[in-house]
Amino acid sequence: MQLPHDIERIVTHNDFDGIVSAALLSKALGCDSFLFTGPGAVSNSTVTIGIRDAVCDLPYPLECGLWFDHHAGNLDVVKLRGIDPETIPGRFDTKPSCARVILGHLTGLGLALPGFYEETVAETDTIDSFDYRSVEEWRRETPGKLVDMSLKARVGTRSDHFDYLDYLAGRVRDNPLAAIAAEDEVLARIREYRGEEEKMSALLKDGASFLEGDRNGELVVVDLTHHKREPRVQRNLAYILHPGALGAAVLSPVFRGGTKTNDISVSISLSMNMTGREHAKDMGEIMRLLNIGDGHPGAAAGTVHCDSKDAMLRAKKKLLADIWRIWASMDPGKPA
Ligand SMILES: [Mn+2]
Repeated sequence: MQLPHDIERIVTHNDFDGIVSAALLSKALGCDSFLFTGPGAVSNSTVTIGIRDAVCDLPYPLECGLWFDHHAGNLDVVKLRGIDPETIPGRFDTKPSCARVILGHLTGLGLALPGFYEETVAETDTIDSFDYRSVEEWRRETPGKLVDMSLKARVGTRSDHFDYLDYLAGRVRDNPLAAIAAEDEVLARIREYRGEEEKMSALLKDGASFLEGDRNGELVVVDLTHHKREPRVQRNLAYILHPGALGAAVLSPVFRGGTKTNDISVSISLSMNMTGREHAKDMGEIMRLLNIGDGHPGAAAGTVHCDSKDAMLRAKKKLLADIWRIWASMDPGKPA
C-alpha cells in the first residue's frame, strides 16, 4: 500500500516518541503541519481529527487518513469497536516505540530515508519503553535523552511549548539527535530542566523513607501529603537517592480546582533494577488487591478517599502497611 497524497496534518503525541514519529512521517509525506496532543484528548474527541490527518502514537480517532501506533491497549479499543485493524490505513505493531513502527513501514514501502534515522529511532525505542537495567544506565546522557530533557523544561507559556515541539519535529526530521542536542535553544531548555530536577530531588529527599520491616531498603516511600501546594515531582528521581531500591511509592495530596483535599493519590513503580529480572512483583496487582486503582506490573496508581485530615492520617498508615505486606509477599526473584 502506498502512502496517501492528501494528508494535510500530522496529529501526534506530545512526547519524544510523538515528535520522532511526526518527523519521520513529515519526511515521507512532505507535510510539515503538526498538532501535538495527549491520548485523552483523542479518546474523548476534544480534538477534531479528520480524513486529511495522519495520527501517530495516539488512540485511533473516529476517522483519520493514516494511523500508526504501538500501544496494545489502543488496538484492543479498535477491536472492541468492531473495527478490523487490517482495514485501517497505516500500521499497528507492538514495538518499543511508534517511531519504530513508522520506520519499518516506510522502509517496507521502499522509501529512501536519511541514514541517521536508524540511530534516532533506536534511541526512541529505549526512551519510550524505559528500557534501562540500572539507575546508572538510565542517567547516562545520550543525545536522545538530552533532547527529551529539553522537552520537559517549563519555559514560557503553553503556546511557546507547542512552538518548541513544532520546531523540534522539523529539526529531528532533518538532523541527527547529536546535532540537535548541541543547539543553543535546546541547551537552554536542558539547563532549565536540570534546575527543576534539582528542586524535585530536594522535595523527594525531604519526604523519602523506608517502612518498618523493610530492612534491605527495597521500597522507597516518598510521603508528600503534608504539602500545601501541589508538589511537582518525577518519581524516578527517588532512585538517584536510593540507587539500590527495587521500587518506589509516592503519596501525594489530591488537589481539586486548586484546593487541597484529604484524599491521597499513590503512584508506585518498579525500579530499573528489576528490568529483565524474573520476579512476581506486580504493582497493578497491589492497587487492585487494595481496590484503590489499577496499572501494569511495572507501574500503577490509585486514590484513597478520606473525609477528614484525621481519617487521612489513619488511612495513610494503613495504606503503607498494606502496600508493604503485599509487596513483601511477592517473590523478588533473582538479579538478571
Ligand atoms: Mn510511544
